Amino acid sequence: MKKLLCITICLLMILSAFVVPVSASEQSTIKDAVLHFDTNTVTKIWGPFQKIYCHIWEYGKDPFYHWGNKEQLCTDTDGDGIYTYNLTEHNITLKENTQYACIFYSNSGNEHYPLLFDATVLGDTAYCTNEYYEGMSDSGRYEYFAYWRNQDPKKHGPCLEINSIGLVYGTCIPQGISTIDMFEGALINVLDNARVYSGNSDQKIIDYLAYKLSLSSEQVQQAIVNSGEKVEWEQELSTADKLVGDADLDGEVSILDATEIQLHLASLVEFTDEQVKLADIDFFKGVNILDVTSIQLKLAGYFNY
Ligand SMILES: [Ca+2]
Ligand SMILES: [Ca+2]
Repeated sequence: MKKLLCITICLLMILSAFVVPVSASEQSTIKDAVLHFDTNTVTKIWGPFQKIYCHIWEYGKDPFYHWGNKEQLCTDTDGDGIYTYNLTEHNITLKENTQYACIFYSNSGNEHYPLLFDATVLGDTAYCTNEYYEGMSDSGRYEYFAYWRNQDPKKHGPCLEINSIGLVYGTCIPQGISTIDMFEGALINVLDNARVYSGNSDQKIIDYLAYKLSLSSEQVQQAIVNSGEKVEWEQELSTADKLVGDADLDGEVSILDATEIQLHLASLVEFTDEQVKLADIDFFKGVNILDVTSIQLKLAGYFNY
């Protein structure tokens, strides 16, 4: 009996020796899939709220849960303002190499602009900047841009989009479309609206799109031909292959360019035609103080400028 007990204990020890490390390693690999949202970045702009939800969908497809469904509820157990959405608990499994979009929103009716990501982003935290998209929807509400703390906004970030009046928002190209396709579509569908809205020449409208979509003048030329649209645009006058914002022509966009534009606006520095073109970084109403602001914001890490 004593021997049997001894063998049993030995067996248990051997078993536990195997069992303990296995369960420990399982615990570390089977982690819940989560996304976080730092509401500290929106308290001033959103005002008070009681609940935060996370709306997720595979890009171009239906959402996992409809807007307002309680399965989208996020939690902030330690009260630090960072809300967590646990996808695993709500039976959401992300496929590899697939683009998803999410919107964190509050019960008080605020939301951010759609934020793209894939499974590699899990565990990261979304935050908002003070940049907003003046919603073209009926609500007329502002939608602030959200970014991921640890991602390149071009790879995982606010969805790149050309709106109905030809303005470009966002930084991340949605899957299944190229910026050349987007540009060609804009020439066909929104150029007329853009002319009315901006009062800009075709040259300016198209150069703006080329800048925002990072297209070369060659790509622009080709897309114009492909679109079949009649536009007043000349490749040799284009800023498409130039460094927009480099008002002092020193080869980089820096705070010196903002200063140079201020001096120009104060009539202390004369600009050549080339400088006037490159200083108008927002491609709107010529060179003015808003271009200085845009350069400053761009340098401060605001990606939409
Ligand atoms: Ca410069
Ligand atoms: Ca301007």
